[in-house]
Amino acid sequence: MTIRTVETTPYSDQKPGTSGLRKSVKAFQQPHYLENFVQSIFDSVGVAGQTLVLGGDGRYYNRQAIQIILKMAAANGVARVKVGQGGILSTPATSCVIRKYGTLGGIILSASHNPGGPDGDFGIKYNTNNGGPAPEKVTEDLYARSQTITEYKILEAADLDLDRVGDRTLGEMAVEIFDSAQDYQELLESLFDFDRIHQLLTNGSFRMVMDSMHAVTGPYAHAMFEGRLGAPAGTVMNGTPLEDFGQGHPDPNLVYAHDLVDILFGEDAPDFGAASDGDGDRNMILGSQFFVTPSDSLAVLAANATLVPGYKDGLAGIARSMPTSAAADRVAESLGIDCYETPTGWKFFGNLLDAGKATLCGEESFGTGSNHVREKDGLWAVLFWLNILAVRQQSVEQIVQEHWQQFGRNYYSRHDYEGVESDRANTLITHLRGALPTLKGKVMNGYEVDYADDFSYTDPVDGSTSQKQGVRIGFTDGSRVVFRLSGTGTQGATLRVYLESYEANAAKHDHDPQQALKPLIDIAESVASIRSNTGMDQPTVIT
Ligand code: VG1
Ligand code: CO
Repeated sequence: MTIRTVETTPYSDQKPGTSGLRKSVKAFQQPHYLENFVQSIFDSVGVAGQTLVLGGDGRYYNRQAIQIILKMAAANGVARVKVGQGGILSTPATSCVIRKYGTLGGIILSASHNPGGPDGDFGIKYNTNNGGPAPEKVTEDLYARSQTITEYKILEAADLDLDRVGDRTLGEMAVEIFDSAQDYQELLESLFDFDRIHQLLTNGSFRMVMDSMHAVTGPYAHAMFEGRLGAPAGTVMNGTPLEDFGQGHPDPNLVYAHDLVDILFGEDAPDFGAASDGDGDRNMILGSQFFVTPSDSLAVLAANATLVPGYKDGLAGIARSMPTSAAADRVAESLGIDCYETPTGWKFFGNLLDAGKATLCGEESFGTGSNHVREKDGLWAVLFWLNILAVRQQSVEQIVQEHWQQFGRNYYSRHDYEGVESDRANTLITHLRGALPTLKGKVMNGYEVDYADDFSYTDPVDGSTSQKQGVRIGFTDGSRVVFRLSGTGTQGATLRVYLESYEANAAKHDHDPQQALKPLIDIAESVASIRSNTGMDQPTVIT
């Protein structure tokens, strides 16, 4: 087998976003596009003699990309690559395997919740040896490398069989095809009371539905819920991963997980419903006729953590992304532990978790996780909820209502404007930034502006800083409006408007969030002129 050195020229658009490099499949299929990025990873992190983990969410182009990456790894002197069977590995399972075997890092092929298929999206992300997404200094290095690249190396060899578990070689390199679920399931079993959850799921009255949205968690969920935990066959819906996710949008929210929402809000609804996304790191939690916002979910998990074996000794701290509601902060305060506020994206939790400052982390975008891995973890969140339900023997709604009574309620919603022309979205943010100094002290709709700024973050562990992480307008009663542009979209720009208000009085908690947030929705429009700037009358997605 010979190693071929291929001449190439840089692509200017290979800057990783919130979660790796995410582009259309068509972009990735351009000559040398994937190869340039992979060689840039190899060059900037130094992979000779090392072990890497490799897998993806199974979307269209996953298999082809894995074959290319394996041949490039062999040509670049990598000693061993551990590949999930069939090229499939959920994002949290990849993190688990990197940590368990102490590998240099791993490559995750996923565009997460973005649609798949030949006309959909693809993505690639590098995770470091703590199992987490590469921090900004690493992604900046690899982007810089991608901008000066002149050649890449690839082994001329036949494709490898990815479907049979076992050891192979590719040139000098060892390739280990392993069972994608085993290590991950063992880790989850070490954290949760599986016997108690088994009892709950087989007690003859409790019913749950898990919607894997035709994405990566299907096989894991079948094995776990219907196999190990005894739930009846059919508990997992849409459990066969498809390259195009059945033409769906594998994003677990009230809009895209409508199959599940219809069941949980229908007649004779089950007690518990959950969904996860394309790569298995997100989760949505539903009770019978009841939706748990991700921000509330984080707060409830934190408040009940000691009921779960893996967290019985309590939490070191909680971390949440800036736009996530402050519900978790109230729990942290009552527990007497720290609550950290980070920029959007899981990579910002890595140092806090590594340093033992935070145990639970969460984002408003349906992401929850803990120090067991360095990614958010959809099935982990589902098991955490089931463990709490099994111990408390109450409904999801009762648990959340009691939580609101104790801590007050943070009304929360995110309004997304997708597919906005990039220039128009940038103009909106630039104008907003310009207006920030004039806002302080201003009273709008009865709300007085307490602060107005562009969020910047200093990492409490390594002191690194990240600027311009979202324009936020905070009011004196704790309400907030936050504006950000998405870093994961692939068509035009997506404007995200995050809205939050706080209500201490439990008697008022039957409000519809959109109604409770109406004054803030109006303020957002008046400060940002969203309609005229985007040319859109209303958000495309409300969560
Ligand atoms: C979105 C979410 C963010 C999340 C990121 C990756 O980013 O808002 O909270 O960490 O997706 O999630 P953005 O930049 O589009 O707002 V996933 O499930 O792609 O790993
Ligand atoms: Co995801």
